Amino acid sequence: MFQKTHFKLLGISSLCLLSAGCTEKSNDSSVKLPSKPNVIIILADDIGYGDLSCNGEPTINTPNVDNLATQGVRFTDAHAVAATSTPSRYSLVTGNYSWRLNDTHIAAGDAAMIIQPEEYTFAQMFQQAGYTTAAVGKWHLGLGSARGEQDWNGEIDYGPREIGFDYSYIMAATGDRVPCVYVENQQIVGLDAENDPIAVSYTTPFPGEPLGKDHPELLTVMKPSPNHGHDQAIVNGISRIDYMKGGEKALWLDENIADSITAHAVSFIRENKDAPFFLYFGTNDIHVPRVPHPRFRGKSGMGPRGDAILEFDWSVGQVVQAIKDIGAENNTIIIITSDNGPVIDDGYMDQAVELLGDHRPWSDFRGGKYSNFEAGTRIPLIVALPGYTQQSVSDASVSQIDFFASFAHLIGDNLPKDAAKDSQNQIDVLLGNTTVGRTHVIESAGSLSISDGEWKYIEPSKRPRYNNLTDIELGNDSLPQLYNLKNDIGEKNNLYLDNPDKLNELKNILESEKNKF
Ligand SMILES: [Ca+2]
Repeated sequence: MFQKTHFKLLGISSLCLLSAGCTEKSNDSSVKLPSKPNVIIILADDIGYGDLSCNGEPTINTPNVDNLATQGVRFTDAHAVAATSTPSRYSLVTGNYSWRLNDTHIAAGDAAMIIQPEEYTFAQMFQQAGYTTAAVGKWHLGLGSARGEQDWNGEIDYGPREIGFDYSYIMAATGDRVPCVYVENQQIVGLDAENDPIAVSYTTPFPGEPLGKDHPELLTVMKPSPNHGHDQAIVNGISRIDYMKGGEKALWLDENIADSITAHAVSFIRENKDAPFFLYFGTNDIHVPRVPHPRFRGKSGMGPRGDAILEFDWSVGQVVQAIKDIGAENNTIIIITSDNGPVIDDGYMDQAVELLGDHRPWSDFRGGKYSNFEAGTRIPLIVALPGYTQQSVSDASVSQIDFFASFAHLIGDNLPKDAAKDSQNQIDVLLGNTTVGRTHVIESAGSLSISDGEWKYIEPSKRPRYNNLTDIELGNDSLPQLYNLKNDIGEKNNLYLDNPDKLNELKNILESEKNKF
């Protein structure tokens, strides 16, 4: 016992030497910090802070997530870098802010890889430290070396493999974009390329292929909401964005996506039980079109959106069980988080609005996906290393941008000079050894925002204030915005005239961050 405690203290002390602002917690954890733990990031899609019951909303029940939260650190002020998928994921994987670049907006289904070959990635860092790495599920970072020129019937020339993933089983684009197929190690799964090749176009419809906008009678599973654009190629009775034909045998069944990607995540865990591994598991839940498996249908009382949350929770449970099955429970850090905030109607008539009831996916925060307001990027985050982390709630300001440098520090990999430039080592915060987090967090949507945990400044913008399709307040304003998040978490009272000193302080920090690289 003495030895274990001694080891544990040594572990914390050595981390403290290298990390400013560390305060040691007193704890009775029985597990010393492993030097090369397995690391699993379960990255949900569009799940809001309030969509997980451990974050306080009584209208939803996510027992598997909640159970993990009882063994780890649950964060109340954690942020994705951006309020939409592609820039958020880009930042997590590279440790560089997506807003420094012009080409990291929401990727089209035929987008080339947005991560450049010379960029050192999170996955490569794990590889260099001797880990086996995998990307499973939602990807949305583009594929191939040139836009629209992917060889869908052969091998995709540039993908997860080239940026550090030994294994990949991913969705080609997104659930609502063609092609509706899985891609395993850069080849479409189950494709009969010789007899039924697949064709994809993001510019021109294929003659003879019916489109959702012309043939609503073929939309037997789900119809698009008006004006969102999900009214083109029809796959499985659901119309999607843009055009495809052929590849019949390779098409996914929407209701089986969670089962399929979860099974591949679990297989990867089982196959790598003897060596350290890094698994990036992007769930399709709860992105649109929301078509959970029939066993979840009707279970939430909130229609497909709520049922998809239950399906997400099931996936989490499967991953946790797989870790237990291989006996790696005390040697595996599991992170549960989301790529951006919640949206209710995101383009399909799935009754998400009508059946929402009293549920608050955004919790106390204003806005949602796409928004500068807090609900845009303030996402759920749970970090658990059972036996080491203690059940706790941390109000520290943290950002997904810091996963990269934090885990590099933990597993002893020295980052190359120009790698992960925006990422800071915050491993002590993530593991709950201190609650002193970032001095400031930068959020990006229509504008850039900066928060010091108490005050938040949003840059002025002439973009629209409101999106009536999604019914989301976008947080854009031609005036500067300054909110006191401690007293006004709902960002209702703009205090920019009342506190010019704070306004200037945050504005200056943001300017210096913008000009840093
Ligand atoms: Ca998303």
